[in-house]
Amino acid sequence: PQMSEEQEQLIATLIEAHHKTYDSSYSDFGQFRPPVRKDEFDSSDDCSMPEAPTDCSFGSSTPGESSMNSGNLGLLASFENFGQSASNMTSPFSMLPHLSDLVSYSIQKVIGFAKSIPGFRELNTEDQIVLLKSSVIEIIMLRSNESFSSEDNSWVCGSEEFKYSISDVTQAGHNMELLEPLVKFQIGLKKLNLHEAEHVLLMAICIFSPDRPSLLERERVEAIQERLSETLRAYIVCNHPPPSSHLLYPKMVQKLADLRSLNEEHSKQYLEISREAGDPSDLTPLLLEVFGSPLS
Ligand code: DZT
Repeated sequence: PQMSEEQEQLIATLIEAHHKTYDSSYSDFGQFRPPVRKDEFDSSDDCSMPEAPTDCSFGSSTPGESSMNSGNLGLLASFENFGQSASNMTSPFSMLPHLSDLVSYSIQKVIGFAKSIPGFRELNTEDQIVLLKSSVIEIIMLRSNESFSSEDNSWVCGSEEFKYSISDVTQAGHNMELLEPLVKFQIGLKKLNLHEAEHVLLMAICIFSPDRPSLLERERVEAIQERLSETLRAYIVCNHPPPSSHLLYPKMVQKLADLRSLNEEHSKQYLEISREAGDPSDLTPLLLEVFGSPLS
């Protein structure tokens, strides 16, 4: 098929909306609570005493004035350290505050993207909320592919401190039952080498899934998804050269199926994290609203 003027316009709108909501320079990440990475090779969990000064061993026969001073400083330092470790103790997931802020920030961006998809604002408010709540983790998984590097299976968001490994996500409380398929998903998606038009259409199609539970007007959602899917198929035929266009559309549809299962595993693990997090303020009000609060 040929692409219609309407289809061209739809793609232009989605790409513009994505550019306005995905900052490829990651310049806001410094405003999140900082990442705290536990040293993988230190089994004592970061609440160890400071190293004793070499000259103030307890067996020292002549404790001179200078060594007394350094001993006192060591004691003071160790008291401060105890205070810190008592609060660290309640918070087993050192990366959770940073991940919570990153995901909260991303949720707001995804909402901004959704609102600019033609047809979204015209839906009733209840359905807008249902669609966003059910798809937002899937959209975050999709959009994060932009920062994902298959070289070393990490998400690279600028500086070294915002380069995220699998271990960083486990230090936020998630486990391999999510991370193994999530990383496989990222690798598989990267291999599709999607054009930007295809990437934004896939996110839009994912948001407009008519089979999300408790939608009031499924038919309207289905009609919008149909329009988006038709545009994607036309785009591939007209603009994506073989051989990478081969079976591209069905492969993209399979990614949507993969996302359902990742979404389900994420929900389970989130529930567990929200129960086990030492400090409820490690999460954010937006996360509690979107993924649920253990107290409700
Ligand atoms: C601290 C490690 C960050 C790794 C981020 C990788 C990533 O259950 C919670 C709500 C507490 C957390 C949900 C997140 C679970 C794991 C997960 C991580 C799922 C999906 C994606 C990711 C995403 C990386 C980025 C984004 C969030 C994008 O919006 C922007 C950029 O691409 C980085």
